[in-house]
Amino acid sequence: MRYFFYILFLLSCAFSAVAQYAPQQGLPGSTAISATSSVFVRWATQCSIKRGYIRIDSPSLGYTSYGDSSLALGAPDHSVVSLGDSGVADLTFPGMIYDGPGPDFAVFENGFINPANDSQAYLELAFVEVSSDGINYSRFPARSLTQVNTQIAGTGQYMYANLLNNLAGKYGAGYGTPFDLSELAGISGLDINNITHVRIVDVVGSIGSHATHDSSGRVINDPFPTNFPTGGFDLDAVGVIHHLGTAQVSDLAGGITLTTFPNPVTDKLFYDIKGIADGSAVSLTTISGVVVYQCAASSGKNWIDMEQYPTGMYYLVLQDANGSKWVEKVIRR
Ligand SMILES: [Ca+2]
Ligand SMILES: [Ca+2]
Repeated sequence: MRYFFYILFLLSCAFSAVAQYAPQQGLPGSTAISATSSVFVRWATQCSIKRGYIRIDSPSLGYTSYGDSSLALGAPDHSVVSLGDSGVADLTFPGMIYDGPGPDFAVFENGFINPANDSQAYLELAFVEVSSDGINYSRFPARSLTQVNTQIAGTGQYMYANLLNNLAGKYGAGYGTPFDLSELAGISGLDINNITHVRIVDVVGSIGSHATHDSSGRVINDPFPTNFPTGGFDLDAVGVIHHLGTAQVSDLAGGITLTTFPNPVTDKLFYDIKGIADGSAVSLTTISGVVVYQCAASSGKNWIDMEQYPTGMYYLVLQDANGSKWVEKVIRR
């Protein structure tokens, strides 16, 4: 009996070492998002590329050359720009990305599924970082549980998406890998409700001296060397799910401004008050005057979770210490 428990213990260790993430597109539990999904409301409008080497251990071969930065703009179209080993793409959008419910944006590459096994695909991976000032970037905690004993060949070898997490390129062409900003909550200097830049950094993929590592320090094994002009991560597009557009600014009185966005709103209603005196209050009421939210009005950006309220029209009411009131209509849809 003792041996039975010993074997059981070994088995449980073996299984816990093979923790699984979401599987390849088309399989139950996959988090892949189709390029044609209506969740995407904006696409990248600017992209700058810093190419990586065709082969990082042979710099004399030069840099990748396939495609150009314009091919990362707009919706996915299977036209890509190849980043090369450790290459970088910096993308911006109209407006900002904010942390709404679930994934907030997705990255598209051009991997392809193994015709003989739909849980496998030829994949080239990249780290994803975000910034709210265009200077300081924070990386999503990437994980790779792919074996690290045998180098994945540059061509002809397939990988499992369910061993990868928070790595762009884990899904095949036409399907985005989603990223959820809430995973980066609490990082100093990063405002996850005001993301202005997304950075894609090619994973070299070598298990040798040029290895790159995941957030736990484990080597990330992906096709290497990819010594051709299309080497490294092939960026097709970046799609925004939770988009903050141009804010609506209202001049109230005496230098007080109230900015609300987005409006109409589905989840987070951001409001930004400037020039208000102490003792003021903000409330949200139904059109029949029932107060559903109230707090002290502080200068700066705040937000209300509108998901908890039924769809319809509301009033955002700002009241100062003297009883003066200003009202903005807000549509929850
Ligand atoms: Ca989110
Ligand atoms: Ca493209």
